Amino acid sequence: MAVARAVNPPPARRMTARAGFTLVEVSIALVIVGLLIGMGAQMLPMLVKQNKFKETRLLVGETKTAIIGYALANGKLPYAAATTNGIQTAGRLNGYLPWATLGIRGVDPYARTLYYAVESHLATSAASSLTQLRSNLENLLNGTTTPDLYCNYVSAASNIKSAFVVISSGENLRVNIPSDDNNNGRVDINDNNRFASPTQAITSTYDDTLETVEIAHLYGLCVKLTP
Ligand SMILES: [Ca+2]
Ligand SMILES: [Ca+2]
Ligand SMILES: [Ca+2]
Repeated sequence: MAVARAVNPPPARRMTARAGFTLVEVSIALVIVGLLIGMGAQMLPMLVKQNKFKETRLLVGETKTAIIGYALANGKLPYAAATTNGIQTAGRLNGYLPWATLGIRGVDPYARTLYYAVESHLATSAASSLTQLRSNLENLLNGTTTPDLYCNYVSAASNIKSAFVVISSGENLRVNIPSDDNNNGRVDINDNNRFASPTQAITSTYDDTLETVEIAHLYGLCVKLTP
């Protein structure tokens, strides 16, 4: 009987023995909770920022794929759009992404329309074919026609000859140098066709996401489809 009571003390005594935390314990707990909330509040904007950047990379990559699909289906690339309505403007080589013409979404996670520029020899208002596209690309590769759209342009010998570029202006909401030349933060007719490298590092002044398809790569795809 005595052993049983030692193992199972009366309920009232157990409650008394465990009653409450000391003021010091409560204070420590509150400080820890406060620190955790503070850390969370600090990390949240960083996580949102990282997430938006990842989403942007994904969107620009998907957009590149959609443009390749358009090129292979139509035998040409679309012209750029003069406005954010996304409808290509005949003869326009640099400006907004012709997202409506492509049938895709053209707005990045920062609520800005994507930008686009196209090699002049690959866009036309006339009907075209895959064979024609292949021939146009071949001429650009062998020098019969001179390419006029470059990424990472340093000199004629050390650049990426591009079929097109697609750009998100990023968190600072401005297309940055060297893709923007007249400092209006947009890709437009005042800019030259020398764009940043797709691998250009993100800095405090450059936060664009740029994707391009090289002439040689698009040519390779055409060759596979037109044996
Ligand atoms: Ca930017
Ligand atoms: Ca500009
Ligand atoms: Ca430029």
